[in-house]
Amino acid sequence: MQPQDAIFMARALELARQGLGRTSPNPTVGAVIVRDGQVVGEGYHQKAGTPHAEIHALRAAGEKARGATLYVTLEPCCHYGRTPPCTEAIIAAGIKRVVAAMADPNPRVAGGGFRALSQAGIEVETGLLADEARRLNEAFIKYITTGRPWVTLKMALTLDGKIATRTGAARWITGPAARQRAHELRDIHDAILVGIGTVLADDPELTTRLPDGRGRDAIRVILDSHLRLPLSARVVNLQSEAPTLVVTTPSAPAAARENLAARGVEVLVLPEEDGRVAWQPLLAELARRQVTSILVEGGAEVNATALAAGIVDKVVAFIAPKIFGGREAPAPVGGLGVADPATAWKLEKLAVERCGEDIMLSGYLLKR
Ligand code: AOF
Ligand code: ZN
Repeated sequence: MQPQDAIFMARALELARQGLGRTSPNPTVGAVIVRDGQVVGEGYHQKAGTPHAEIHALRAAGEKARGATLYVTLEPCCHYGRTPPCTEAIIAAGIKRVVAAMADPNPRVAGGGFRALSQAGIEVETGLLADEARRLNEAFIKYITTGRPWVTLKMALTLDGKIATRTGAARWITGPAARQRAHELRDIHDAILVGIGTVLADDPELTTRLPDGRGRDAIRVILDSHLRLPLSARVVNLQSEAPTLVVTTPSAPAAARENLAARGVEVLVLPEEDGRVAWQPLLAELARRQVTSILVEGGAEVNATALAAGIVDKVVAFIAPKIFGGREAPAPVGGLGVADPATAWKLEKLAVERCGEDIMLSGYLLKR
């Protein structure tokens, strides 16, 4: 590695970040081409089915790519997918050296891109800023290697661990900055999932609302074992670029199914487990639909079953510096809970961020 390599890779990561939430089921990737210490081309992958990051950067560089170094946040692909292999374009452009942050976990690439480049006489290095690159594509990495979507559990709670007051009122727990951060999370997940209890209590829209209309709506998934969803609910009637999917069990009344279908809402019937929609078949079905990531937004029972099923990868908690109190006021995770503190669900690799007056705490589930 050379001293300036990290600077150009950091720029490539910054470019990749612009594609976050826009490239599914593809990863988000950035590329920078440098000749004689000068950036001569930049690009990022914008949308699945369109050119990869390297292609944008090569087009921008034109003839200046000859003899240059390509910095890319993911190993260049060597396969014919929706687009031709980047390795061929890189070789044809006369790139001399490729610095990648990480290998492509896609089994169709997985080192094959590096091999193709080396065989063509290109100098190849990998592993620069690998942790950042992996974090950026954590959902893609899980999806492409396991065939299951990434699951983030999001909660907003008071200092005393409440998600509503004793009367059930929950607007608002956190302030505007934290709520915007929560919409940024919706913006980068393919689906948002809530239980019917949350829909009945809050009648949420579950759309992504960011300043300047920047938000991209995720697919709304409602878990509703007995189809209690009223036809007047916002999630049934709203105009959105993304569909609403109501997931139920075979015991739900057929008439309710037909009524929802007549409103253009898709009803998916999946096997039940203890009277609820079973998580594993649901994740399998969502993956089949190329949903690579899901943001679970409660309520307490959905959160509890998700944790118990072992499907949660990451938890993001917004903590408000206020106290609701109340013996009966609900906490973010219901269910039976653990009996022994030693068997708690634990998080690792914690990150803490200030969001206005609130705190955002995130971490990854330690697999038990
Ligand atoms: C790259 N650069 O910017 C991206 C890559 O169907 P396709 O042709 O778009 O290929 C998708 C696969 O290509 C995807 O699963 C991942 O392995 C890789 N994505 N590769 O060289 C890019 N987005
Ligand atoms: Zn490619």
